[in-house]
Amino acid sequence: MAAAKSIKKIGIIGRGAIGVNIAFNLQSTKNIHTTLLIRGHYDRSEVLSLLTPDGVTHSIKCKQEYISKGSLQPLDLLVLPVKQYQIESLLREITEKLGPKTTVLLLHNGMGGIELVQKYLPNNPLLVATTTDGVYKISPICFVQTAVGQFEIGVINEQDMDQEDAEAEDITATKTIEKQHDSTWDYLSYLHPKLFWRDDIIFALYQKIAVNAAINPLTALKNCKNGELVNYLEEVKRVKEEIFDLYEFMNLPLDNHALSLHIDAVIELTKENYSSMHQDFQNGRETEVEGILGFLLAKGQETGMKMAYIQQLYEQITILRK
Ligand code: KPL
Repeated sequence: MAAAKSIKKIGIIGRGAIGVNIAFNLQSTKNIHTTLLIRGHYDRSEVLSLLTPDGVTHSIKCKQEYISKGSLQPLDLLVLPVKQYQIESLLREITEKLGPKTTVLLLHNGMGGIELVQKYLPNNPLLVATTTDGVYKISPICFVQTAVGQFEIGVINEQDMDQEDAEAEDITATKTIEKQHDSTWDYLSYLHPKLFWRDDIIFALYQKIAVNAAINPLTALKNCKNGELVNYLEEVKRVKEEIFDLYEFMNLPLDNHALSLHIDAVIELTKENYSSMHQDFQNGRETEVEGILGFLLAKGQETGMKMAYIQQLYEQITILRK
């Protein structure tokens, strides 16, 4: 059993698939106490289970507590694996309850969350992460892991928000940053078996938003698994091309060819998975389209870039949901 140097308390908001998967990753680590922080309408005595790709069903043995000052104050780290459109109301709920020393880890598809955390929790250290894990919820207490992806994490400082204007430098290949982060955060390596520190996390987010824009809306509209996008290659190509044009225009130091291969690799890696937007859209729930396509379209507007196909997908997702 792996052990963190000193006892650390990690809280994870909600009982969503990504958060429960992190709780599973942490459960064999000595000295890390994990709590799932849930809302009142859940029954916290319920035992959660996770089916891994080797066919084994694991029970998640961690504490579940309701969100309160008492459950939030002692935390060293609070993970927010919530949907982009849920972040603001959650922050309003926790802002008075969380101490200023707790590190906040934001983990969501799309963009827009960083500014909100900086607004509501200006004194808390902020990390942001992105993952390509394939994991989904089949009932409020049963979860299925279809693929173990990567987990990229980085520290957000004020100046990171201006990084888009940084000098072009080819950063497409994922760098494993040895010591870019404070050693007090060493215990975070237990969050995921394939965790990489990135000093350019903002660009990793742009990379991830491209992945989500190419996969999620099309799988939702075509009602298919990620892997079935091989039947819609022309559509995927159109989304990619519009994103690449935008990123070039924005001067983002991302290599189009490498990004295109990365998107294809994620489709293959998560081929058995229904994307998160597919699940939300097909179940009539609110989707993350605003934080993904809406964000790209807004960037397009700022730069005068027309993205006709992305606009069309955005409208289909928003209109068909109503
Ligand atoms: O992030 C995802 C999502 O579904 O939101 C991918 C990587 C596309 C996996 O399905």
